[in-house]
Amino acid sequence: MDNKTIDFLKQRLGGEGLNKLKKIDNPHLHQFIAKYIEHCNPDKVFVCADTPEDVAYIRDAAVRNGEEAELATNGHTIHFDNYYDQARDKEHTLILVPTGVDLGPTIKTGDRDECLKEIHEIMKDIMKGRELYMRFFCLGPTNSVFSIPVVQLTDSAYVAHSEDLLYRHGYEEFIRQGPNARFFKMVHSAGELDERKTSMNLDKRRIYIDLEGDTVYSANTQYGGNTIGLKKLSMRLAINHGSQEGWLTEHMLVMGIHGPKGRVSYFTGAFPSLCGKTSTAMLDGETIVGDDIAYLREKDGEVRAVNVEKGMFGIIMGINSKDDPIQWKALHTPNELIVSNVLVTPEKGVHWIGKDGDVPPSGHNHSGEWHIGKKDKDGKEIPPSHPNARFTLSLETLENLDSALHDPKGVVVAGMVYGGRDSDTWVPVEESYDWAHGIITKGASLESETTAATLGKTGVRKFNLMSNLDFLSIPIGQYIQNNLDFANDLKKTPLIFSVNYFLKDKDGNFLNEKTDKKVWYKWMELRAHGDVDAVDTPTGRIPKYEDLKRLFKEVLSKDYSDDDYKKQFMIRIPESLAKIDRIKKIYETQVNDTPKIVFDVLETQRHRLLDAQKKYGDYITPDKLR
Ligand code: SPV
Ligand code: MN
Repeated sequence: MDNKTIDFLKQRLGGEGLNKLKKIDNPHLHQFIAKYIEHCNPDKVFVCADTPEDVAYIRDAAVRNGEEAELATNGHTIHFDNYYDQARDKEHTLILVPTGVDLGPTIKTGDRDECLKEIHEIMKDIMKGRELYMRFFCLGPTNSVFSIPVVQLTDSAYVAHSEDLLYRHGYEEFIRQGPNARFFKMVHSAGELDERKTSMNLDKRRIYIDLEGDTVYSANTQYGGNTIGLKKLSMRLAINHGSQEGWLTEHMLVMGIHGPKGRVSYFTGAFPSLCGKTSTAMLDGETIVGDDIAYLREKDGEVRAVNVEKGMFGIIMGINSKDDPIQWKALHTPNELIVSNVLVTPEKGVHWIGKDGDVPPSGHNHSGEWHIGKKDKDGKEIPPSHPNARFTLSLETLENLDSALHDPKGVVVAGMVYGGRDSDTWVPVEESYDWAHGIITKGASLESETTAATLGKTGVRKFNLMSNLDFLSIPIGQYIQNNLDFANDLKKTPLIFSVNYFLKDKDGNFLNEKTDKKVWYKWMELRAHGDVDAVDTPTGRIPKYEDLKRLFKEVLSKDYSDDDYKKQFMIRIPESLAKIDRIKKIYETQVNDTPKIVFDVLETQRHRLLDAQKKYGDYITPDKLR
């Protein structure tokens, strides 16, 4: 460290803080820290060196500052975001690019020079009167080819506390990597707070992602998706790095599916929000490695995956004792846990939409004092909790945690799954013919129907390739090409599947029960080892009735009827053709760099569908195809 930096940091951090920082031999890190302390100008700085005392200091600060409040259950706290700060701010989340760089029409970008100037103006002295928390984390397991160290500067103890539950400590990793560390940098300020300690200058809410500087700036917001720098913000930086270095960053769960004779096969799964991703990761009888973000690398001809995180920032809406027993238990056990934007009762209990029991008549929630029937200023009735209300916990507290969570080598991936909310096209489970067919007709063709929990009309199909559309920092075509190329050196290529938990009949009734998905995963696990055959259809390979009948009996003690099978696995030709038209149109009009193979594979599928239609008609039950 040069003398000037030392003098400045000593004055701002104090001797003890400086000593913690000096243990990390990285001048670039020191300069970055000095620059943003000077710029944001906090009254105090706390350096967290990951000791239990340091971690406790931040946890306590969140309560002391009023960003969190203790609940009746020991270790549980409640945090509120501003009523209008309850989700990712897509409008003001920009990837900063130099003049002349074009990432295509679907990715929101800002001019790098202009945006850096703007965000620095917004953040000038923004921490005056506040304490800055400096934290070091590691994305992916430590001491691993996957490890990416991250430094977080934030004036929100809630953010620093959440990250403690969600990410692996990284102070030692920074020390280990020393001057060679290639690390991500996060600067966040909640900005001015109102009397409820929520961000008040939402008109100046900005989330700017600077790929060139590997730095993310986030200001005037508290919602986790906008502020927890290691989550979706780092994800954009990692997608960019992976693209240059030949590995993948995916919006994927990772889980162990338990097959016959103690065999465990690892699957990854990508699902847009509210499509059953967390409930899949939490399937009972299976084990969870991660529920949100995965890094994938090729090693010795196999695909290896790690959970980038080690905690869960999960949607709480709908969690009930019957459907989600493990989460229910975690939410009712004394343990370190943050819930956000739910209803708090006068007894310091909590309630959320879809929880067991009656809605308490009053309490306080993200809208302030609340009672049943309360309306917001637009005349809209305010539910007891926000649909995007969350809980934050460490996976280490879950009884279904997989033992490979922290394995620096990652887990070998046997299968990858793509699923959306689809009422009428995809069958419940289907294997693709090969890697390119899967990447293109499953991942790159992923759509999901909007629900009541999202803004706007419900039931509208939204294109969301690999469920990663919101997080891409490279052009879509390049991202697809990276996914295709990823298989080039593989000796053992994972199978790619689609799933659809939301298929309905003509009357609008779901064709499957929530628990049926257990069977689909057991079937996929058997397929990954060639233990069962499949039926070829124009869109991929589906299970044979006999295998499902046996699995339904074994897994769910259910008699699975031939009639159910035919209804669920019927190939819907008009809907499948319409989907190809929609997807093709998107790749023709909204993507500038679509690889030609995308169109080729979709066209081949169209021909298979048309041929089948000529032979069997519009709706083909699988018995015709065997
Ligand atoms: C998602 O919306 O996909 C999440 C929550 O996992 S957020 O952190 O907001 O991205
Ligand atoms: Mn997510």
